[in-house]
Amino acid sequence: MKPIYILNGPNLNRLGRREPEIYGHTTLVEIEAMCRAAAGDAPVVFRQSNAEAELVDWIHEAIDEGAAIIINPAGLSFRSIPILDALKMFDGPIIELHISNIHRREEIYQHSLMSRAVTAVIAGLGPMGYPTSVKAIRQILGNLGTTPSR
Ligand code: DHK
Repeated sequence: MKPIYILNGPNLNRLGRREPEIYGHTTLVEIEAMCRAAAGDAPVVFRQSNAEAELVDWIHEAIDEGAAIIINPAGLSFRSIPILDALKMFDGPIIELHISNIHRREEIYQHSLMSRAVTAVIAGLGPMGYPTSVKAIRQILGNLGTTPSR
């Protein structure tokens, strides 16, 4: 069973203490547990990095070994051509995820470069967006006939 890659960008390691009025009090460790619970028996690779190059390397790994990608590129959403170019190479479903509703925030957060390369975008559901994305990916993979056994 190929895993679902859940990749997180810069500063998300600080969730729970980072601007809780925007991102809430849930930590990334707690979010990972929510994702694994939602995935059931589907394997999950869950990682976070503050480094653009590392995220690109992980997308390359997903290209070779993954069934789907859920990515919160965080601040890199708005300027990272390397991440966009890597996502374009992935031939499975991709969900771009933002905890906050980036379209209701300051102008600098409103135009994600990634959206043109992904299957769907979820923004504004808070930490719940993560398990929601996992469940959606499982449904999409099921429809493609590639979901791990339920
Ligand atoms: C997370 C970040 O770190 C910000 O740079 C984005 C995104 C929003 C989120 O809502 O998860 O602008």
